[in-house]
Amino acid sequence: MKKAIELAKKGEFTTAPNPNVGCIIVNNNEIVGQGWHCQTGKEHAEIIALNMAGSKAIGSTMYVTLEPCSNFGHTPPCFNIIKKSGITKIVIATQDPNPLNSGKSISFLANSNIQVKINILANESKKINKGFFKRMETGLPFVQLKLGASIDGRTATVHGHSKWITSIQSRKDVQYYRAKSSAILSSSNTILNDNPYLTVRLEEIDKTVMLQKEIKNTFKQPIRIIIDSQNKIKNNYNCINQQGNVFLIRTKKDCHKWPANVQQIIVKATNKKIDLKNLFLLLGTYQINNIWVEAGPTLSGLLIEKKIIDELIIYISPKILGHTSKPLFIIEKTLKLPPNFIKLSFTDVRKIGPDIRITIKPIYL
Ligand code: AOF
Ligand code: ZN
Repeated sequence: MKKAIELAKKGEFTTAPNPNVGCIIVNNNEIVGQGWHCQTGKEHAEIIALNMAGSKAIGSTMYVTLEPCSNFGHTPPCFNIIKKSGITKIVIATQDPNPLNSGKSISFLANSNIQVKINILANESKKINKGFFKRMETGLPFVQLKLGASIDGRTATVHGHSKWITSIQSRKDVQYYRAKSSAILSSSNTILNDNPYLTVRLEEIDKTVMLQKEIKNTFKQPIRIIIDSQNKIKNNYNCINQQGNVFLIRTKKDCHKWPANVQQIIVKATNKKIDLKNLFLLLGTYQINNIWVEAGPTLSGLLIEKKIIDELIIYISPKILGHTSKPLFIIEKTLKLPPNFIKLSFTDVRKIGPDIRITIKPIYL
């Protein structure tokens, strides 16, 4: 199963909105078939592995990181093909959270005289599919907030200059997270201040880890989502004129002639403020599993206050910017007493070049 999980990870940049799935077929202690899911619409992991195994599938054991599908989606259901293949045992890491499939194959295969074992490395399988699981279970995407700061928790100078606070190594590290996300979200203020591209430079990633040709050919730029409630974004910004789709989140459309990759998405607002929880539910309906947020202190503060962030990734640079510089979060409520503090838990700390990367999970009460 460990090997199957490693195989599944190969799809980390390309499978969304589908999950990462890996499969290994073993006959007489020998791997006779293996496969991983690469892209929505392409063959599922089990089918690739069964095709490789051919007649050696008869009497074998299949190890698969997610319960096989039982519905007609982009591809026909895997459970029928598995039943016909002649395998006698199937080991499944975890049940599929997709309500169209959940639990159905497990009982179907068990009723077809195939020995079924489940919950083997279930957490590992869930870990590589955090976004898929969260969206299937709640309708909401898994949201990560990226921040870069000095050791005194400052993100930009008093004049708003934020470039080059963190190191080149940290900025490269960010490229991995961006590549694994279905969307990158920011605010119009950040676009107006920094004019970022918000794209993945796949060639940068390729320099460090050799990417398979299949990945390079199927990779799509994450959707760039800009919260732009006052229609400030015009089509001359860097994030507009790149490959990949752009969603402008607005309360009313403008009549600009936007390029074909730009979509204005209209949401409701109260007192000119967009309801963020509803916005993220709406983004879930676009089959967005993971959202990577890169924004300034106002949006970052709001998202954490509204309990929308699932994970914070903070790059701390060994610099002091002083108290007149911009903070990490602007929190609307005054948090005077310890019971009001927003509580967090550190889940990982790592040195990235001269910086430190801290991964944090909020503890929402
Ligand atoms: C598997 N193996 O490799 C994957 C599975 O539209 P489709 O046909 O690609 O089906 C997508 C659904 O199938 C997806 O939501 C999830 O429930 C399951 N994904 N299942 O057994 C795979 N990718
Ligand atoms: Zn399938």
